[in-house]
This record gives sequence, C-alpha cells and structure tokens, in this order.
Amino acid sequence: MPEGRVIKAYSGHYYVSYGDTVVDCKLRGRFRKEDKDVLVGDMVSFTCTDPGCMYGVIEDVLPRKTRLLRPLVANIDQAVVIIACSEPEPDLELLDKILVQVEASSLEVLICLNKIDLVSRYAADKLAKPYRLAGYKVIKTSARAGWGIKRLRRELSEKISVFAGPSGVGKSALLNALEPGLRLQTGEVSAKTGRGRHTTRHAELLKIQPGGYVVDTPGFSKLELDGIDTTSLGYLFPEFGVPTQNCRFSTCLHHKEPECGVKEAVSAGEIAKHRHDNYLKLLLEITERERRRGK
Ligand SMILES: Nc1nc2c(ncn2[C@@H]2O[C@H](COP(=O)(O)OP(=O)(O)O)[C@@H](O)[C@H]2O)c(=O)[nH]1
Ligand SMILES: [Mg+2]
Ligand SMILES: [Zn+2]
Repeated sequence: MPEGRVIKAYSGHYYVSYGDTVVDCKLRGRFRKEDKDVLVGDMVSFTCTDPGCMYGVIEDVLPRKTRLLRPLVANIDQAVVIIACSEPEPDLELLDKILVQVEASSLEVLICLNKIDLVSRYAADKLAKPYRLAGYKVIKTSARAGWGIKRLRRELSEKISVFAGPSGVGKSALLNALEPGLRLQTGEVSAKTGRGRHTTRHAELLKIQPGGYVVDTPGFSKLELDGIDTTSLGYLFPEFGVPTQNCRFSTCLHHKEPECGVKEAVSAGEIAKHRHDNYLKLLLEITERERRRGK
C-alpha cells in the first residue's frame, strides 16, 4: 500500500505528498469511530480511488514521533530560530525566550542569523559567539544576497522544521530563496490582523528540495513558558550545565546564592552576561506566575 505524508488538512480533505504528486484523500469511516486523529505531518498509508491516483482514502496512520501543540503538527524534528542582524535590531531577550521554549520541547535547534548583508562580518560573528559557546549550531544567511542558502538547505534536508522568530526578520524571504516557486509575500503585515497577508490559519508543510519540509505557520508565537518552573529553567540554558556543578547548593537558582558556579562563569567571561541577565528576567517571570497561581 502506498505511504505518504499529510502536508495539508482542510475541511475533511487530507493532502498527501506521494513522490512528486499530491493525492487528495478522505479518511476511512472507522477513524471517527476509533477517535483517531490525523495531523499535518503524519505519515499515512492510503489506497487510490481512481486510476490516475488523484484521489485516495487514508487507511492508517504510521506511528507518530512527536506532536507539537502550537502549531498543531506531528513529527516536527527541528526548530529554526531566525533573527536579523539589523532591521529589526536583534531582540536577544526574545531570542533567549524562544530558545528556552524550544529546549523544553526537546526539538533540534538551529539558529539562523539573517540579513548579514546589512552588517559587518565582525558584528555578525559577535552576535553568534555566545550562542556558539553555548553549543548551538548557528548559521549566517542573507536571503537578499543569497548567502548561506545552500547551507540552510542542507540543514533542512530530510527533516520537518518549524521557522520561529519575530516578524520582519526574513522568514518568508528565506523560504522564497530556498524555493522561488513558493512566491510568499514578504515585508507586508496587515495592520488589521498583524499577520502577513498570506499567512494561513491551517498549518501546511512546504516542500524544500531535495527533501525537507517547513511548516508555514510561525511556531512559538505564544511564549507563556508553559510547564517550565524555576528549578528547571537553568537546565534550559545549555551553557549553564557544566558550571552548575560548581554551585554550592544543589538547589541554586544562580541568582542571589553565594558560591554560584554560573555567576562565576559569567564573571570569567565564559558565559555571556546577557544570557544570564535574560535568564534572571525569565526566572522573575516564572516566580511571579507561580505566586499568582498560589504555588
Ligand atoms: N537586507 C536584507 N533584507 C531582507 C533579508 N531578508 C528579508 N529581508 C527584507 O526584510 C523584510 C521582511 O522580510 P519577511 O520575509 O517578510 O519577514 P518575515 O516577517 O519574517 O516573514 C522584507 O522587506 C524583506 O525584503 C536579507 O537577508 N537582507
Ligand atoms: Mg512572513
Ligand atoms: Zn548557581
């Protein structure tokens, strides 16, 4: 039986990518009885209902690796967190908050520094350095000049990725540079909805040659730090891991405690100061939330 990936679901139609074509499928009736759901991103087996196989029926869902809630898509492997070197100025507080969410969701992470055509090489590397030190893979791109697109394509290959990052950093422009056929609208945000004009409310997988997919709805748009408590926050900053072993207290929150290995590493220049500052801001946010909920 043929197997393919659901790339779009819309009012009872499931569009299944199969080789170079897309098959318009319905669900076998028993799915409703068994309360089984089929999500964008799922691998399914299906039967064709016409000789040309334009239409089909989904017979079964293959085991799901992961299931992300926002966007609601199955089998996402990786988050590509995109920031611009300039225009808009990099918002490192937001970047660090997105990274914490991504770490908590245990996806692979790639940081993409876009618009490197607008700054010096020195400035781009200065931005990248703390994140490379923290162990993140960082790539530099310019959607406009076409730099770094090959590398980005390699990083997307054979994976399902979600693009995350504030509006205006070049998410759509990068997708267009990867797949000119997509012709996504760039640079225009509707004043009424705050969304790009072509932003669909239904998640869709866009195929990137030679064999990756990108989810077209921006992920991690609502950053509520769900399910992260004060004691787990530090573990979501990878570069805190080794220095934490030097903290005197096993419950150290790397804040006001004496003999804190993390604070010592900041003083020694081994951890970027802004990363620790942003950690403290998130710690405060979570503390306040826990207090409001009466924990
Ligand atoms: N100079 C420069 N401008 C870019 C680059 N990538 C995108 N832009 C511009 O930045 C603006 C926002 O890009 P867009 O792709 O719509 O951002 P999105 O909101 O993240 O999807 C547009 O005017 C793009 O032309 C780049 O690498 N360099
Ligand atoms: Mg866009
Ligand atoms: Zn500490």
